[in-house]
Amino acid sequence: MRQILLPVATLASLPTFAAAEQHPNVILIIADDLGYGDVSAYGQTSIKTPNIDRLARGGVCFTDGHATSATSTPSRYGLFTGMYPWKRKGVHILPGDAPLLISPDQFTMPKMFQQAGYHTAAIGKWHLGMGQGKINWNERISPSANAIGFDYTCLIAATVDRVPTVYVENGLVEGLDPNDPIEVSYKDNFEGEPTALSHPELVKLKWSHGHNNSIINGIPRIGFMKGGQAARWRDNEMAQYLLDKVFKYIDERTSVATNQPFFLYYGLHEPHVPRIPDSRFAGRTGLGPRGDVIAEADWCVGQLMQKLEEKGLLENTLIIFSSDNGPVLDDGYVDGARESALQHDPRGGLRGGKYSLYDAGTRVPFFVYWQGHIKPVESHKLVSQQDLVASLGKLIGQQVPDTLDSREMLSTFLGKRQRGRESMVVEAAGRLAFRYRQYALIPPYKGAKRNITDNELGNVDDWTLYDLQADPTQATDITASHPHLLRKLKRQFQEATGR
Ligand code: NG6
Ligand code: CA
Repeated sequence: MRQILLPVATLASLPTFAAAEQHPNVILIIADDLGYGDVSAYGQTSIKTPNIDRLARGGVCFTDGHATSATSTPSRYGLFTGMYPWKRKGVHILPGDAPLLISPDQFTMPKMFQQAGYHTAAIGKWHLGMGQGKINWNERISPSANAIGFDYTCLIAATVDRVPTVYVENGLVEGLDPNDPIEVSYKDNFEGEPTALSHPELVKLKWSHGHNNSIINGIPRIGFMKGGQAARWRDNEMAQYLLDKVFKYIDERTSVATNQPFFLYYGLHEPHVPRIPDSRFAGRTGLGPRGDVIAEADWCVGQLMQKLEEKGLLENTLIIFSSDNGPVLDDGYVDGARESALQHDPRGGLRGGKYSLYDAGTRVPFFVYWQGHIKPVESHKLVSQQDLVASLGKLIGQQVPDTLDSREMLSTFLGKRQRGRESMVVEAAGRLAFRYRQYALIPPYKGAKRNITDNELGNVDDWTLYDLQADPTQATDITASHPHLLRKLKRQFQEATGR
């Protein structure tokens, strides 16, 4: 067991739970747009995710675990800060050239780990901005993601469908040729640069909505980019590339003669669009590219587990697996995902999906695994990713500011106790809904019932209430039969949100 030896003076000043404090390595794996039904752990038979299931079967398998939000940036903001993302203006899906969203002065989960003596790293999908003002991608970007608590970072700045399509390592674009500088714009194209509109013949993956700007690797993206040819990622190699970075990081951390534990955030890019599996996975699931990249992500999890096993780290590494938001089929490319819905339901029977206030917007796969420390158990308690900060804080002997929206429920995350949240607010594209025990309350919102992805958004004309226990598909509004409960929850929602 790796333990940090703290000086006696520090020990004396720690709160009473310090005796139980432990310092395992912590790996937080967050998939991108992976739905509740996209893993076989919850009984889905149309897709096989044996490696992810191993975490579910050998650890705490949460059936009512949530992201804070139904899209990526707010969700990751809630995860890393322990704050409700909707409390702050400007926390919405960011472009690829957005400045760092979290202030270097803010309390964050990685900083908390640093404070407890951990080495920290972030590898993979980021989407929380970097730098300030207009970014010069040809110099060291400052403040980089490292400024909010990560000792090492290797990141996709925003999403795989947004420029710049390069990896940023500790604030520097990796593999950049100084003679071929990168320029990025979310406003205007660069003269002479082909786009999907000007040069449709160069497009290998057709766009269905939104993605008709710069063409990189034959794939049209959101935003315009010029130069940086040598630094551009190859989409089919991304999974292996990021996994290699994870391996290198683990090798480095275990080769140094220190007892320093590590905290690693591993942001899987699958199954967000564009879905480009490596040839080893293409065609593997019979569900098209969306299914195949899920198989690829599952393989990555398996490789990571094998690596930890080989290194003898499994008993000393707490692994958390989840997704940033619910699933979507056609999120902007014609890639067969819509058709695959005939064979596979990524929502796992829930209603809504990415962008939605219905349950599938935020209810996601959520597993906590720690070999030898957690007894396998299924938990139906309501838990949220934003509670990880306070809960992991308790594990490693760190107190978090009481201004956070994060609740400490370590024993629930470790499967020792069945106690969840009584209530929580969820966010989807600026709109809010409320959970209280098994009840889901959706306030009225104007606007389209579905967006261009065909996902139901949860825009309803009047307050709507569902009993998720009796009615997991949210088919029956129970406001008429539960006027009392409706009044109570409306009041609670208004108290919690001021809306
Ligand atoms: C949307 C994009 C979608 C995806 C999403 C972010 C269009 C029409 N749609 O604006 O393709 O990139 O943003 O996804 O451009 S998330 O998972 O990172 O939140
Ligand atoms: Ca996402």
